[in-house]
Amino acid sequence: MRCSYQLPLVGILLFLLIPSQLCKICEVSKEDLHLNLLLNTMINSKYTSETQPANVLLSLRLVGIHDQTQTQRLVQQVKNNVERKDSNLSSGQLAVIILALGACHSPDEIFTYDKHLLSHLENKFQEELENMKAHDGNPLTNFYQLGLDVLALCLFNGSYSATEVAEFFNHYKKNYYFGGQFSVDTGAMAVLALTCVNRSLTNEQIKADKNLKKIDELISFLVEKILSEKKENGLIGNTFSTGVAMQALFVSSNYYNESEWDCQQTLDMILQEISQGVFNNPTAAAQILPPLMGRTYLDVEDCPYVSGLDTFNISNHVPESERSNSSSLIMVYYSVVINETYSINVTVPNGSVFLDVMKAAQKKNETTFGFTMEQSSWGPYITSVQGLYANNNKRTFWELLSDGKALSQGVGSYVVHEEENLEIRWSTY
Ligand code: CBY
Repeated sequence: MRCSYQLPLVGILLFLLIPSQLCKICEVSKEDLHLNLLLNTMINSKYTSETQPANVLLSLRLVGIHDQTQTQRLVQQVKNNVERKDSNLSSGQLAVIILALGACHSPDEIFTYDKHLLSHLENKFQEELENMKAHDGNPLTNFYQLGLDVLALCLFNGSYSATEVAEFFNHYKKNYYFGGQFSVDTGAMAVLALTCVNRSLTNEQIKADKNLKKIDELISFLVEKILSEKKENGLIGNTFSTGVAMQALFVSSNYYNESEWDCQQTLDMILQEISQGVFNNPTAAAQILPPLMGRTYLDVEDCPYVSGLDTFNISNHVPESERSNSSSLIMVYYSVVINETYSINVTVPNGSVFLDVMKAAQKKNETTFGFTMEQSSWGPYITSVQGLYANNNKRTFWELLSDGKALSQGVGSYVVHEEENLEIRWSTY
């Protein structure tokens, strides 16, 4: 898998003559044992949100791992979710569902819902744009979801205006940032979407289209921002944004020099994290698998058959979660910060997650520590504390911190430690 840079002398001349592509293989082989870990999490997890089975289905189809029973089970779950909650789905959730149902489906399987679902998405995308006009450039959801919307519309020939895309994605750049920090996930999803739009404009031979130039400049800007978030260890942004960043960099290789990104280093770091169980959430596992196998969301029509699931060693038990189930107890400090700080000490079993601490505090004092949450594809998302609700139009949310530092996992995943200072703070982004 690893490329050797110690080319023999004779090869040097060749290397100088054909400088690019010689050492560019940056993917794992299908025998790699890390894949078993990811697949186990994807297949055996208990799904807690509508979009988790869709993310898993999309991922398996893109990488060409087929299993009739699993595929049927996932397709059925996705369809049930659409039927049950159709109108409540956000634009990006619907886009993921369309991507999952439409990607690499076998010729005998009719993509029944396509027209109906696509027209729904067209409407939801328009609602996002309308909301931006009415609310100071803030979409109903966020730019990551708008990226997903454009991607699904573009890949499956839904209708959208390239002019609107070029304009909105350019004009409201604040949406690529949360609290002043560039969001790699958001920028990378936009690169995928804009690349699709660019390719279809080029295919339609609208060469002189002024949108092409605008989109081209925007991709260039975003790729530069993504590369500037590259860390010394190879991650781009953080662990969970690296997969989508890799996808973006795969499709935009003519916007940067080969020397600007060591893909192999990024890949090795991700494999290390997989071994440590960091990708133990089905969405996290589903999002990292395609780029590890050199695949991107733009490949929905170019579908390989790699193998059946039976060639992988997937156990039948629920993946080991981060909880150690130990009976010992730990004490942590927990505060809710609005203008004032409301603090409490709580005792929870060792191995508990942030959410367990919040529940323990709520039990002790409902008025001060009462909260509400909803399920997202990454697990529970806190919507309110003390009756104060997050609001996308005002860009407010409840931020999680430990010892004053923002966490990179949600309340359902972050495992707390003895005497840690946990905080949930009313913030703007
Ligand atoms: N997905 C979405 O709509 C979410 C898009 C996303 C960019 C997302 C990260 C990336 C992804 N791949 O899905 C995103 N988060 C957004 C947009 C947001 C904002 C949500 C509000 C809105 N306008 O839609 C907001 C408020 C800025 C936000 N994320 C908050 C948080 C914190 C949640 C705390 C809470 N109230 O429960 C938190 C925990 C950060 C903090 N310290 O408070 C957070 N996000 C995190 C950690 C994450 C990562 C989750 C990683 C993990 N293992 O759990 C994330 C992958 C994600 C989900 N957020 Co936001 C980013 C990362 O670290 N790489 C589309 C839909 C169809 O699924």
